Amino acid sequence: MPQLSDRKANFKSLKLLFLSTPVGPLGTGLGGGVELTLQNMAQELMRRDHQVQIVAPAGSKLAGLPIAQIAGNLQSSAQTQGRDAPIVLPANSVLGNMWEYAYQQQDQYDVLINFAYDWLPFYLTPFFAKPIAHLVSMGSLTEAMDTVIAQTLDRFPGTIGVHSRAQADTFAFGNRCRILSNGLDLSLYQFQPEPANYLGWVGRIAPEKGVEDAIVAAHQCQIPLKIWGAMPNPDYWQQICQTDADFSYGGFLPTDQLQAELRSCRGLLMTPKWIEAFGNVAIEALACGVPVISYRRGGPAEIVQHGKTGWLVEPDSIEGLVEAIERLDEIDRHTCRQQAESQYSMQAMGDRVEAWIRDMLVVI
Ligand code: HBI
Repeated sequence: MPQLSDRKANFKSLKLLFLSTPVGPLGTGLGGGVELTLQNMAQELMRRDHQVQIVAPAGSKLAGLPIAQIAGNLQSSAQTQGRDAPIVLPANSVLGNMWEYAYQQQDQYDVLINFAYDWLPFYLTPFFAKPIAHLVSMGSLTEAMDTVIAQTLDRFPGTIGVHSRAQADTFAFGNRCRILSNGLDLSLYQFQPEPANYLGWVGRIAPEKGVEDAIVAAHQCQIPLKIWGAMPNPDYWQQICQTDADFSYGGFLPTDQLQAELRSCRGLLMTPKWIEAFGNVAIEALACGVPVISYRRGGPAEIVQHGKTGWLVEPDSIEGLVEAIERLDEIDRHTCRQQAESQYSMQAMGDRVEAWIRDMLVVI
């Protein structure tokens, strides 16, 4: 591992502009995993002497990071549209206003990094004087997005980053994407060797995350289930609550409070109904020593080491979840923490992101 001074020598300090997701202010959880990803990447790159400025919807706040607050109407979530969904921008679009700001300010920066899974940033890329890297946060969802990402990749090779091989493979151009995995500030997650008697489920409470399967499986095992996460759709939650299963909802918690509860889980259940691009909650659990049980689908299937740091289950199989829950005690919780430290630390993630930016600057 080169010393920090060596690293700085061959990679001068860059001025970076981060463009956030337009679906909600940072800090509300509405941006899902992107919020944590953006925060961790900003903090780690600043630690490496790069300068980072964030642009996000008004009302954003994130760990004291510098954020230009942009007013305007939020973008609706891409994953609720169909594959043929047209590109829609509301009047006074916060996305449009964020990119107008970026256009005006671009001369002050070396690289822009886009975190929005939206058409406009990709379409605008050729019109900017400065290079734009795109962190694509979900798998393939619509024809319009696939097309504009492919066009961007054709014109600007190396500028499309993703989190996992499974996510990349949902796109026709998957083999040309840069796989970044992800990372966490592990010092925020306290290892808990002795669990309490409950299971956990963490995520945006939305159909693509499949929380109802976790509720049924935990109920069959007669183990209480604790659920945490943003709730963008209360009607959906009302449907979920039509059951006599024993579960509780702890709200959307900031990292320090979430890990204080998560670390006592006997195991974390992940029940993705879609190809989860990565699954930040999986590495948050591992960081606390909590084994992860997940459907063998998407990013979590590349994170969980079957039989060592958790169990991978036949997708959508409730009985598979039940069998895995009954085998949780076979997993050594120290091994879970060790995997987080070796693969998902800020250092490991920072190396991957810096290398991506450096290689991109060489190519274009
Ligand atoms: N939808 N339109 C849109 N734009 C985003 O940036 C976006 C989204 N839906 C979900 C989302 N981002 C994040 O929660 C996931 O990428 C993690």
